[in-house]
Amino acid sequence: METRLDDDAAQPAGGELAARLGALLGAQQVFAGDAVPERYCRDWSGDYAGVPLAVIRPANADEVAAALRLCAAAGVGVIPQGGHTGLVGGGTADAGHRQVVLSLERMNRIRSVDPLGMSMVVEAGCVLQAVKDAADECGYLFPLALGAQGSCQIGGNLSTNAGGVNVLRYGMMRNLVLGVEAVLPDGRVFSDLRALRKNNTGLDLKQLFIGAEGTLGVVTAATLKLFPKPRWVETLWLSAGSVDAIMAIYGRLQREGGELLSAFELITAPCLALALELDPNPQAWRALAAHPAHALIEFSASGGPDLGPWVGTLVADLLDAGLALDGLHAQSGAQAAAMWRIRERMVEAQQRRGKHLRTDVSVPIAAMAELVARFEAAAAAALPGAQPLSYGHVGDGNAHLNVLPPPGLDAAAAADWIPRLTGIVNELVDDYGGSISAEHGIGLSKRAAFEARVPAVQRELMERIKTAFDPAALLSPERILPRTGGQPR
Ligand code: LAC
Ligand code: ZN
Repeated sequence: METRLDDDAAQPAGGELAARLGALLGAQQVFAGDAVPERYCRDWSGDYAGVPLAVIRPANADEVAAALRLCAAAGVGVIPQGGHTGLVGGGTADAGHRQVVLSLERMNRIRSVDPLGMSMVVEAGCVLQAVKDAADECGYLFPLALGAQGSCQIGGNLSTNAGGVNVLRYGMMRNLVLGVEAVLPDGRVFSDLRALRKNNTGLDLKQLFIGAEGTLGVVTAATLKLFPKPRWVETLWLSAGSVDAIMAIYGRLQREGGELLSAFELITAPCLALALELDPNPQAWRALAAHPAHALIEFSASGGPDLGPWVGTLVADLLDAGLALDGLHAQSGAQAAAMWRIRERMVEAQQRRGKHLRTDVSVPIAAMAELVARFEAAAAAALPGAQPLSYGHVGDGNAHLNVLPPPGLDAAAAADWIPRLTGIVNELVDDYGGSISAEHGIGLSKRAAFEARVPAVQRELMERIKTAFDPAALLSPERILPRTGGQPR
């Protein structure tokens, strides 16, 4: 199942615009009509599919600028597209041949690395893993880490202010960016790629592009912060009797070594069971899988003494105190990788189950356990037989409260259960003053929930900023705020 949007008639001027874009960029870099490959039309989840007027693949910021000018002259909206894993419909065209998809994939050069300044300049189409590898080869760490890192692109990471599994230590993408180059919808280039750690000269405009979901400009390059590469990495899997106990473990580890904690992921029992469907040796996990809640934990340090013995003592204390009921302390990189594979398989296995509820909410950390408990009770009551899947990034107060539907739903129930349960989750989140989108953005899928909650002052300022950057509402039309900045497309 997929969401097709606004299936209007094709724009009559579409063929002409595609021809002009072909003349500008080279015919091989423009796909139009039936020639558009499927991969530009669909996101990773399969929930969003569109039919763009054309797909263009410019090679540099100048080509992006010239292409945007042509699109602006034709009055055609443009959707900047990265790696298709934002999961909120931000990077997929609508279904009416109305928008040009601008893929940044050819802009994938690492422009430079500055070891002493601990920064690197990369183009927007660089795959996150390639950026991490390039940093690693120079002896540094680029710390953004998420399941899609083998395919997602830096421009998308920046435009969605991506989070992931190491945020509690290194912050979200916004904290990892020193400079931005972006092309404005009228073709002017905003360029501030200076690797300055301090710069208080007026408003910090580059921040506006981070998390703007492509609505203000097309990000073409970024200067990223690098960090010391960890020398010691200790990875743990701890199993406990409840999410409450996992939170107590988190509190204790924060107090006793929080500055060394680089990941703390909550994985509830149904999530582990789902991941084990894809594991080649699920029996190895049988004892741990009997427990209701788990944490995948990482400590790391770039220097100082070996963390292993200290972490071993922490684990023994947690077991003695009865907070952890069982656990594994990885004794090799391979064992640590096997734990992280469980985390990835859990997401992969959900995707294989097809259409399901996927949420991305945040609350104060102290409310996490109660939120999970209330969510699971509410989901069971609202849709008997459904499988709640609660997991998340504990150190960020970020929960993914997902649900697999029961088998054999009739058509009416199948059509309305996702919006119904989304509403229930969002209302729970409201009780804690939380956020309905913690790390994936608004895109198309969360517009209504966002609209219902954004305070009037903030909304007005956002509209005025959108209008200042994109008065014709050309870029990522309808994303975040519909009907903003002139006529919607
Ligand atoms: C995760 C993504 C879906 O945490 O945000 O797995
Ligand atoms: Zn997440």
